[in-house]
Amino acid sequence: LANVELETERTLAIVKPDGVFGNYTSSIRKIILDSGFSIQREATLHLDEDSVRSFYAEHSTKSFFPNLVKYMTSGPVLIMVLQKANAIADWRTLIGPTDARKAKSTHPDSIRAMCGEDLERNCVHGSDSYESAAREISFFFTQTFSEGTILKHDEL
Ligand code: RTP
Ligand code: MG
Repeated sequence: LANVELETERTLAIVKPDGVFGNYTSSIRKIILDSGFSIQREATLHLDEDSVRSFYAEHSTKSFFPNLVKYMTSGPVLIMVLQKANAIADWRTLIGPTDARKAKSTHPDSIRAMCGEDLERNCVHGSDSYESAAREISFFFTQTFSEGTILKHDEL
């Protein structure tokens, strides 16, 4: 393990509409910074249905997909690009299991236990792999992180 250096990674985090409406954004931001992530980019957006369908395209055939689209368009979301070593896996650990109800019993310190409700309304998103993170970051932000990067979905 001594020779293993964890690579700096970026991942995409979203505070979903229930998290924003519940005023959890500042406590979530504090957890993020206290856990050693830097916040590279952030934007508050109100996603439209097409954007959610495209963002969660992997779930398009699932029975919960229409509800997911309704949920994610129900209000503004806070989108953040987080960076640190092992960011992708560490952010997934921090948010806890998909089912927030389960999270409250098995992962009481997780973010979903704090602000989520159930399997659907779980207040935060995290990229689940390197490939997802790359796709999701470029979905919302231009790929270069140079000065003056422009938000692609500014108009949503
Ligand atoms: P996310 O992508 O939002 O970080 O969540 P996840 O990886 O933990 O879970 P995933 O399987 O990717 O599901 C995406 C989101 O769809 C909603 N969902 N509803 N009613 C249901 O059975 C159900 N299952 C999933 C949740 O909002 C979940 O986060
Ligand atoms: Mg997922």
